[in-house]
Formats: sequence, C-alpha cells, structure tokens
Amino acid sequence: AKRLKDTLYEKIMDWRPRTERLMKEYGNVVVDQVTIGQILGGMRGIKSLVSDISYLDPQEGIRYRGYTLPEVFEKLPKAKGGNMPLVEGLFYLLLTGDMPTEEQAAEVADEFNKRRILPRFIYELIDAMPCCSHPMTIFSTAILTLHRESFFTKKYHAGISKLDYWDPTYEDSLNLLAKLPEIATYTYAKLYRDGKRIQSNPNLDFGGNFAHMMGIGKPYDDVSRMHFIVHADHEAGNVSAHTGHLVASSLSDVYLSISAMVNGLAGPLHGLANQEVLRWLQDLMDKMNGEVPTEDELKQFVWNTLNSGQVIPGFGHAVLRKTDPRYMLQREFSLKNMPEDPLFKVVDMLYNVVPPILLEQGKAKNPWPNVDAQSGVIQWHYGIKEYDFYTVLFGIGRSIGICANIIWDRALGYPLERPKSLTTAILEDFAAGK
Ligand code: NMX
Ligand code: MLT
Repeated sequence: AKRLKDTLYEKIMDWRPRTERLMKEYGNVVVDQVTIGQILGGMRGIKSLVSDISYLDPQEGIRYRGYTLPEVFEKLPKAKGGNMPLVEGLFYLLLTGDMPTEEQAAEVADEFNKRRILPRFIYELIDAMPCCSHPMTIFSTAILTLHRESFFTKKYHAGISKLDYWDPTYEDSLNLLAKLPEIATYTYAKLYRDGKRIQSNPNLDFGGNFAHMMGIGKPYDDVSRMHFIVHADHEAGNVSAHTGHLVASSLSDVYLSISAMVNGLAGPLHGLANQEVLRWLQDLMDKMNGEVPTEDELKQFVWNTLNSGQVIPGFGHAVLRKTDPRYMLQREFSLKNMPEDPLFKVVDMLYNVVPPILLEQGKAKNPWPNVDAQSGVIQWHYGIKEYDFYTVLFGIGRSIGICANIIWDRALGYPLERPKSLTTAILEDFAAGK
C-alpha cells in the first residue's frame, strides 16, 4: 500500500494548480466587503482566510474534510476493544481528505510510536517549572523548548527549496504530535500525583495510551479518543487555529507555531472556558452544599453571574448559531455512560435554563451551549478533578488539526500574513465619507 507521505505528496501536486490558478487568474474577484463594525469588532465574519481541513457552518456546525462529526465518528476505523474511532485515522483524514482504511490508520500509529520518546531535557524542564504553574504554561513551554529539534529549521538554514517546505514540516508535525500525550501526562503526574507517572505502552493507540498513562480504566480510552477528535479543528478563524497559521506564516516551525496557538487556547473566552465551566459549577455546588439545585435556584445563579458582569462559560459562539454538534456528541455519550452523575444532571439542566435567559438578556448572538459546556464534566466523572488541566486535553486535540493546516500552508506556499491596520482618525474620516 502507498505510504501516507507519498499519498500526501500526490495530493499536494494535484492541489497546487488550483491555488495557483485562483491567484493568477482570479486574484481580483471580490469575495467580501469590510465594515467599520467588523474592523472594531474583532473582524467577526470577514471572509479572509482559507483552510481545506475543516469548514464551519453556523447552523450545521463543523465538517472535517466535508464530513459532519456524526459521519466522522461512524466512518473512521475504530480502536480495537473500544467503540470510538482511532485518533490516528482522524489525522490521516485531516491531512489527505481520504477516509482511511484500518491499515492506513495503523501506519500513522506506527509513525507516532517511532517518534514518541521525549528528550530528557523536557522532563527536566517540566520538573524545573515553578510550583503552581498553570498546566497550559507548562504544556506550551515544553512544546516551545522542543523547537531545537526542528527538522524544518535545520533544512531551511541548509537552503531547502520553497516547494519542499511541506516535507520537513510534516516530519516536525508527526514528531511533535507523537510526544504530546507524554508531555501532558508527565505534567499531570508532576502537578497532581507527586511525580508518579505511568510509562507509555507502545502497543496501544494514541487515545488508549493516553488513558493508560493517566491511569484511568475503560471507557476513559474512548473518552480520550472522542475528546481529541471533537477538538481537533474548527476552521481557520478561531484564535488557536488563526494564531498557529499566523505564526507559521513567518516560517516559524511547527514547535514555535503550536506553542503560540496553545497560548491563544489558554484564554477564558476560548479553550480555557472548559475549565471555567467546572470552576463555575463547583462554585454553584458549594453554594448548594453539594445538592443538585432546583431549576429556580439554577436560574437565579445564572442571573447572578450575568448581573455581576461575567459571561456564562460554555455558552455562546462567534460563528455558530445553534447548539454545537460537539456538545451534542458529548451529551449523547454522557446520557449513555453517566446519566446519574450529579454534575452532568446540572449541566443538562443548564442546557434548558441558560438559552432562554441569554435570549431575555438580549446580548449574546448565540444563546446555545458550545463544546466546552460538556467536556469538563466528563473528565470530572472519570476522576480528573483538577480542572486546570482540561485545556491541555483540548490542546492535544487542537494540535492535530493545526499541524495538518500548517503542513498544507507550506504545501500551497501561503505567504506571510500581514493585514493592513488603520488609525481611529482614518476610520472617523471613512465614517464622515471623506
Ligand atoms: N454569557 C454572557 N454574555 C455573553 C455570552 C455568554 N455566554 N456570550 C456572548 N455574550 C455577550 C458578549 O460578552 C457581548 O457582550 P458585550 O456587548 O457587553 O461586549 C455580547 O453578548 C455579544 O457577543 P457575541 O457577538 O454573541 O459573541 P462574540 O462573538 O463576541 O464572542 C464568545 C463569542 C464565545 C467569546 C462568547 O459567546 C463568550 O464569551 N462565551 C462564554 C465563553 C465561552 O464559552 N467560550 C468558549 C467558546 C468555544 N471555544 O472553545 O473557544
Ligand atoms: C473552537 O473550537 O475553536 C471554538 O469553538 C472557537 C471558535 O470556533 O471560534
């Protein structure tokens, strides 16, 4: 069978003329207009990026390479002894656009296995981080420090052709992705288990091995696979994807770019919202002395949060205008596997209680829950109660999508990203029609 890298090379050669033709023959075709509201409003909705890895429809939610999430979960090859698909297969799909066979997913697993050993200095670095460092800081620092291993940077300095940049970027991506579970689980052991770590098992798949290193039994292997798959990509404009792309556009390698994207993910309006949901729920449970609140008590708690000028974590979205399908997938899992969990019961009540309140308040354009409203409560149920760690899990998943994006950025020769900025006075002149 053809190797993944050869398949990718063929795809790249087929794709390049499409991008070149658009640029050369249709470079002046107008796609969008930009308003002052958009410039001052976080560039919301401006069509100005391209990614073929995933596309987000406001009503339908994310599609990976044209497949909806339910289709992805149905069609990807499943892990042996589990019900969820292999993360390795997802990487194959995102990279090539082809739904992999079991053999093709196994090739990725093999590649990850060969590359998973962490250099000693990463363990030493994690050991040396000051106490109470946030796990996202450690995660990002470890990834950043691996920069000295970059194959792309070595090749660049050796004078490699632009047309070949994708190749060492592919190598760096596989090398990095293979190491993320070890970085994350070592960080967890260091912060929360007095350094007691469990060695990785090369016979297990990406998700299975992660669960094994976390020391959590079934079905946490499936939880991990599901988690990494639903978090992998959300088109190109979200903070993490955009940051990864932006940093990579200056030809910073994958390590520099993924570390930067992790820092964007660590903000409470983005990935850190999954930690915030648990923090907020714990505050509620403390107030209720551990009892499940009534609907009226819950409504009051939501209003109190809003009235004190805070957002309801896990609700709202910059693009989606419906309940996030990633939320629904995790909800279905919870209904099947942990329906009696008291915290899940509260999350489920919030699903009914929060949207009408946000609508009544009249500010949020999307009152529905997003991915972060459900992910933490599942982790909590399976014993990961240190919610500061949750965004690291998001970061592992998201790295898979961003690496695929960066490999293609290099393959298609996307240039340095450099939009133009204006001053307030210039905007005022536009406003006055000058
Ligand atoms: N709770 C309270 N207010 C909200 C919420 C919410 N969940 N969502 C939006 N609003 C407010 C928002 O703060 C803004 O207020 P103001 O005019 O005072 O600045 C107003 O509604 C309009 O915001 P939108 O245009 O609806 O949302 P925007 O695109 O600016 O932001 C989020 C999107 C996701 C940042 C926002 O919905 C939010 O803060 N949600 C809570 C945090 C969260 O769950 N983030 C995770 C998103 C998913 N992810 O993983 O990244
Ligand atoms: C994401 O997964 O990146 C979030 O839902 C945020 C976004 O898409 O804007």
